[in-house]
Amino acid sequence: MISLIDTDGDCVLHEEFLARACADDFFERIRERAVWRRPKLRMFGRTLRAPRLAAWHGDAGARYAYSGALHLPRPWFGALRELRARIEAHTGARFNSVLLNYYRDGDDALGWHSDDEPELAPGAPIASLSLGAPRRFLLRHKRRKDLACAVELRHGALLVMRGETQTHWRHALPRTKRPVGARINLTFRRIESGARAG
Ligand SMILES: O=C(O)CCC(=O)C(=O)O
Repeated sequence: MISLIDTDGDCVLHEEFLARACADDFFERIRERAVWRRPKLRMFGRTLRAPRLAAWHGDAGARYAYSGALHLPRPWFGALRELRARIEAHTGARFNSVLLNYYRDGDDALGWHSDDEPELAPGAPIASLSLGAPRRFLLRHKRRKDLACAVELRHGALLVMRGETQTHWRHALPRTKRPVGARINLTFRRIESGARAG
């Protein structure tokens, strides 16, 4: 099923982008092979550890500054290349990098933000693939308090965020008290110019 998320038509969710067995296989291969780190976050003058693991893979020049630090890409590996090819064929877009987040359980989360760093190619879509336990994903408009929505991202679902989504909306993956298993999210991105440190 394909649903339009209520963000001016710029966000589309493909709930069964990957069949279950195929999603299971990618989950295991990526969990094993990605180079996971627990990023440091700089907030209110303090350095904290992010409540999740993350990995950054991509073409050699795709340097990306997020969570207050510069990240150099680890190389693509088989499962990431296969997924990139499928997602490029589906979206018609080209991606040179992927940010992976690994939520070990319901205590792991990602706070409100937009993917609007200057090194991201302007107007390029971001394709977000979910593997593992379903989690609620929230979107809220930056200025209009009346505009907000929530969607459950399940195993094998692809959320494509195009157009002005990152300009006008923030998104988050909140903690949950429900007992949930591990989840991996991959956001395929296009970096235009390598970020600089500092
Ligand atoms: O885990 C998710 O679904 C959200 C990931 C996300 O917002 C990001 O990587 O910027």
